[in-house]
Amino acid sequence: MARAGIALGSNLGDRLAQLRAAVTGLSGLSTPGQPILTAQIYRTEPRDCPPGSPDFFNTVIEIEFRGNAHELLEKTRALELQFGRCKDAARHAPRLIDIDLLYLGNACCNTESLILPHPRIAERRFVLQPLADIRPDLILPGQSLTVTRLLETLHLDERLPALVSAEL
Ligand code: PH2
Ligand code: MG
Ligand code: MG
Repeated sequence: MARAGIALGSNLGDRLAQLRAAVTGLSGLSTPGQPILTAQIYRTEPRDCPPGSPDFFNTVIEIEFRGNAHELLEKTRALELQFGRCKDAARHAPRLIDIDLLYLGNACCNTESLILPHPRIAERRFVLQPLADIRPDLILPGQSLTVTRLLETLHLDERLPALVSAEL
């Protein structure tokens, strides 16, 4: 068993409803009786997306997962498809739901389908901000700084994430 950090994003359709549905689906993957941590929801500026892309709603959750990283990947991919994710859309095109594995305990993995920890966590405010809500003191494998410190070291070259006043 290990704690799995998972990032969620939506910038198409009813963003809040899709995040909620995805969180419910992911909660079903968590070991019964173990805590599920959910960050706040943030409205964030699209990064490296096609011009004119809508703002995202982003959040992060942490569950307890009994299984290996590829099993978790398979299950999160299935949830993406269940919630209407289009498989063959262009890279970073607006999407109903994106579910990205951030970490699974101390696992390090580098295969064609999965890299853990996620290689771009440290540069993504839309991930670090919600992750800092639930795991401010976490030091990810391969990092020397906590999530809070990583967030502080980011250059401010974007709009700050805005809290969405809604519960998951
Ligand atoms: N996801 C991306 C690329 N850019 N920007 C924001 N604000 N939020 C995201 O979730 C996001 C992004 C690739 O998946
Ligand atoms: Mg993504
Ligand atoms: Mg993804």
